[in-house]
Amino acid sequence: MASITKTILLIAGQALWVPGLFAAQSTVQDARKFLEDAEQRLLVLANEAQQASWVQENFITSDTEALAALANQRATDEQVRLAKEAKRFDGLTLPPDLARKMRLLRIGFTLATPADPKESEEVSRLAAELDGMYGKGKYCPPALASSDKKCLDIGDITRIMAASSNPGELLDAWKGWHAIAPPMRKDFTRFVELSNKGARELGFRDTGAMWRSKYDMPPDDFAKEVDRLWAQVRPLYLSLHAYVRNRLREKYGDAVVPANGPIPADLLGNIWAQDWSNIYPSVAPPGADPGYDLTRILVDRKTQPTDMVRYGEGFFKSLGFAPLPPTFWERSLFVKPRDRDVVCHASAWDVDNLEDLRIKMCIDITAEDFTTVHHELGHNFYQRAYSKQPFLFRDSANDGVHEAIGDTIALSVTPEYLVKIGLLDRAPDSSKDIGLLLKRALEKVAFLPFGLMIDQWRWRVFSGEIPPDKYNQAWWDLRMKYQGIAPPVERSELDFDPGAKYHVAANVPYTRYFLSFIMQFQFHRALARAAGCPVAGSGTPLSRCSIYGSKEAGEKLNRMLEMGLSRPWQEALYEMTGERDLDASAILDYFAPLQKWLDEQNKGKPVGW
Ligand code: X8Z
Ligand code: ZN
Repeated sequence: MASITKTILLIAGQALWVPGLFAAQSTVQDARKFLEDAEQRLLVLANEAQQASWVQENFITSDTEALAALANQRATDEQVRLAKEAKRFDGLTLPPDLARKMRLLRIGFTLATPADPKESEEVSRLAAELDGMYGKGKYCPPALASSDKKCLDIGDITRIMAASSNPGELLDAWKGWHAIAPPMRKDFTRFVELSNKGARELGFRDTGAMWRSKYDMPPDDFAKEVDRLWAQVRPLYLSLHAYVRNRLREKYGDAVVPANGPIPADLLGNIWAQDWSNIYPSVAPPGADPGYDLTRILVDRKTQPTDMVRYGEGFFKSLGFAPLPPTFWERSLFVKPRDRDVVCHASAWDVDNLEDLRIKMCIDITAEDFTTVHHELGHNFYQRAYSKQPFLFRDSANDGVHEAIGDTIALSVTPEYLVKIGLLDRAPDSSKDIGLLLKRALEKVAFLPFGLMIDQWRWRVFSGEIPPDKYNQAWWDLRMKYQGIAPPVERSELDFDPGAKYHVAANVPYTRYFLSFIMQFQFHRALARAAGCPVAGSGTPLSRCSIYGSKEAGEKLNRMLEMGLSRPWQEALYEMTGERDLDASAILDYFAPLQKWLDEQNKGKPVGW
């Protein structure tokens, strides 16, 4: 503890506390001790909260919700207290690592609990309840009322959206899933109020401003940076959108898909229209289709969920990473349990902030989940790599980097890689590159405006620019503006469509994924270079490069992972890529041949909406 924590001045008989006036009396040694102490306490509380949340999301009941809410409240209350106490070191010149920790302690919140114990309890409870409501979400169609299986969960809905071409069936599933959300609206509205209150008590304008403060640059600059990146990739998205709209118009007719308007949100193969790769067969380029379907291959080989995870682990091992610990295999959840509600949305955990790595995922045997397994393991390998850092640095360089690691690896799941691991007999020749690229673009390029719009909505919700009575309208305005998609059926403020997306219900910031989808191509480009893949201009596109088996790429990657959050993210990026800025040129270069092809297909047809 510091020797003098506050200074009382007596002026005209009034007691005034002047913070920081004699801050020099708190020494660097005091600050170091304060941080050591803080890290110790926060580690214990974080682990308790993780254990409680793990149990809650694996066994959703009112009791586990209450226990998780309590454990999370304790951890957050303590961090809020420490963040406020840290102010007493303002004005003290600290060595860089201590100064960084002090800053991280003050900004490291997704949810800041208000000081009032009742309000803190309430907001923590609401957070756990909203998460549970999403996890329990089901659609029980009247048509199934008399059958054994009466209700559809998110897995069933996902499969219908992916496989069906029947507009009636798609619309029904879409409406059914979105009906889980209106009951969340009231809780969400109150959650926004209380969460803002906590953020303001810490000196932030609102929760959105608090989220934007974590990027080693002024929060307003970060918002501009995001706009800049979107402007860079928007033309590519427009080309893809126009091509897909036209093919869907051929398939479903003018009355369903207008020639120059938005695409109905239920026709894109995914309940949120965020990943369009499932409609690849409907839009495949005649003559350039690669002729294999990874989902088919995995199903035909009777691949089991554990095998899917083993493939993912195998990739990381090939780069030189140590195998996952035995506890990973004992404690993870790979299969949706039949007898209870769980949060199926895939996630990766490091329960003791050291080596207790796990994933929780209801794995389907599909190409999409093959990618998601790599995504989740990326989190786990990152967590293990930075576990040697002090507690406050045990996180990714920024949240987008955490999301980008596994996806970077999955970009190396090329036909040549599938041949190497024995899943495919022969890789298609280069005449099929357009088909392969189109499939990737449906996953990666289609996602970009979705990755952006969620927090454009939430930032405005937190700032009050979008009031509760405009929640749904504003949501669809942004869906229209960024994605060029429209609701397949009329919506109103009786709906609460944002709540049908996990990250809104569970209060997970989303701009991280937009950043990730830009950065993973920068990472892939850099690691491909390290792995000795043919360089730009060689005629072999980056989309055919797999870093599988490259120890050089693995070492480069690991150097960044081990840094954790100890340095500004720009330096971590530099460590691996030699670049200091977020740069969309990597994703644009990757898809350049496809964009050329799309623009040829779109000639004479409307682009935009
Ligand atoms: O939520 C995820 C991961 C867990 S961090 C499965 N993703 C986003 C989503 O599903 O909405 C990965 C891509 C985007
Ligand atoms: Zn993730």
